Amino acid sequence: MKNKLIFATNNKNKLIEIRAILNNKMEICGLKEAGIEVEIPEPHDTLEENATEKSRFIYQLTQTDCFSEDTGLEVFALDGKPGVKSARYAGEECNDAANIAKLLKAMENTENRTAQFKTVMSLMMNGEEIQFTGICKGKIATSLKGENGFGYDPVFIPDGSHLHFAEMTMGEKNNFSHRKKATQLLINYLSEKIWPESK
Ligand code: ITT
Repeated sequence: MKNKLIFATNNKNKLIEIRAILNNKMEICGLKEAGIEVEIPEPHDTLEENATEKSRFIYQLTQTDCFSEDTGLEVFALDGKPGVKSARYAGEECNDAANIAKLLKAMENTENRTAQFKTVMSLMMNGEEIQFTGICKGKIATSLKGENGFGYDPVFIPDGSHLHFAEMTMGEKNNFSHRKKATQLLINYLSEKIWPESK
């Protein structure tokens, strides 16, 4: 299938996951591959606003149809934190290990470990935006397990499994994943409304 879109992300793990979900249904090109070297601003307090910011920023820069996504881990006992600040939970220059360490510390004596990943995807076509949301409910483990995935995957157990996301193959993670659900809505929309010939 030849339809192509820029995926406005600098996160190579997101790119790998979404390519696997698309399974050649559509060609996508990350920012680096499109020759765009920018740090996209994420100044807002909601995933929805940040997702819009990312796709609008790249659309205005390139005048090319594109999509973006903003994802957050929302922990019930922490009033939805780290949420929109998931990437920078332990500070501006932090890494996944520091974010997880801060999360486990914050939940040290917490019995209710309910959490969810939420992905908000923003598609910008001909200057018009449409959003798709995917949620994966689960819980935060008390310790890390697994080597796969990225971000908070070593401590997240989706409902319906006893495995941490980082113990799963990408295909297994995609049976549950927030990103998979949002991407499926994007695929449905594009193949119904925009590219019906590609069905
Ligand atoms: P772009 O904005 O360039 O797309 P980013 O890494 O800044 O990439 P986000 O703002 O959406 O992405 O940050 C979300 C953070 O949440 C990300 O850095 C991870 O730490 C975490 N995260 C997102 N999706 C995840 C997933 O599927 N599994 C585990 N952690 C995830």
